[in-house]
Amino acid sequence: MKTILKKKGFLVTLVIVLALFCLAFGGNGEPADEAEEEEEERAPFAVMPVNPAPMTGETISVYNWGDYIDSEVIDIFEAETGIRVIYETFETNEDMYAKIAKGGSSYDVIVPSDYMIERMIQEELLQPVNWNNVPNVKNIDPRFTHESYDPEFKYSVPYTWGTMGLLYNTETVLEAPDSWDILLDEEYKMDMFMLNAPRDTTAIALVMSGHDLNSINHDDLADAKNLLIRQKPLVLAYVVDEVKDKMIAGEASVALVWSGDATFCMSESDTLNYVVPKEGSNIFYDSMCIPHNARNVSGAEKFIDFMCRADIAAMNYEYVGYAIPNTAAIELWGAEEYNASPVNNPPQETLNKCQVFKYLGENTKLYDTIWTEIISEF
Ligand code: N2P
Repeated sequence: MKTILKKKGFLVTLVIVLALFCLAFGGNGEPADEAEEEEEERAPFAVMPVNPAPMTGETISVYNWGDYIDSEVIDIFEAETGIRVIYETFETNEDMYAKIAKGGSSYDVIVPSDYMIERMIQEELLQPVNWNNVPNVKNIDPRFTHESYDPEFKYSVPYTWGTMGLLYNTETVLEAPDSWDILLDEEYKMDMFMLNAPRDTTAIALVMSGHDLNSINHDDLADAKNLLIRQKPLVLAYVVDEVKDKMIAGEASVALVWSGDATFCMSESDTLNYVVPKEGSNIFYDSMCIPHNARNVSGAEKFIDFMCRADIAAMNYEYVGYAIPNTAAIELWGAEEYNASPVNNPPQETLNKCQVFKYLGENTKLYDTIWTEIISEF
């Protein structure tokens, strides 16, 4: 009996010692902190040249979405080419379009989404890309070329892509949502963020009302508008890039977001998750384009080619978090890990329920009017 007790005591001590050892060394013989640090560290995909090129006086001006490039990538471009990048950002396709269409400002590279590319091609606001000067286009997965908005693959160089969906906090949304309906749930009053983007948010309201997300039917749009008005008291704020910091800080339980922002938030917080609701959603493609009035076309082509380079696109992906159409960069970054993400590499079943926005011609105004009413009613 005594011996048994002794044995038991020894076993208990052994278990405790082992447990403490695992806690301290993360189970793999390394102190847990170091193991975590190691996990975060990635070898740099591209580095600054040892002897930077002297500045040539040449400049290019790039107009891109907020939080949509690793600034070190720009530094490397400048150091490699001696071309200075003047960099400006926008928050929505509509803001970018208004600036370009108005004239007066000239950019060499812009990054519109699908439906806006379609519009800008029709309005002759873009110029064809000379592929001879963009050899790294070979890295782009052909699945992302010749899309409906640029069927001859003449004007747009794929940069990123993604879906719209719900980012939610698993600590406060206890049952994983699978429907957009959560955006009308009183339980989350003043506990949700919506995108301050006219086309995107109106489209989700259309889907929530049971309509096509490209609808131009006036009754459908009236339904969408009424839904957004009804939802308004539940919305803490309509935001774009700020949604990331706010969701990471736990300021709300749920947010309508673009998938790349979800990827970023989920890499910063273990309590956030992303879902593309069962009713369907939008899939978007953002591409680099050269506006009709670009001043430095050859500089623009150099920049676009540089961004398609595998090491640069991989480095940029590590920072930006949006899915990339660059096969060589995915290989370099780590295809296995990349493909394992259901957010950036959604299953076919999810893709099947997503639609691209089409350019709606004159009817675009219907969306803009709805949005102005929703936003200005505050
Ligand atoms: C990045 C915005 C992503 C654009 N901040 C979605 N089309």
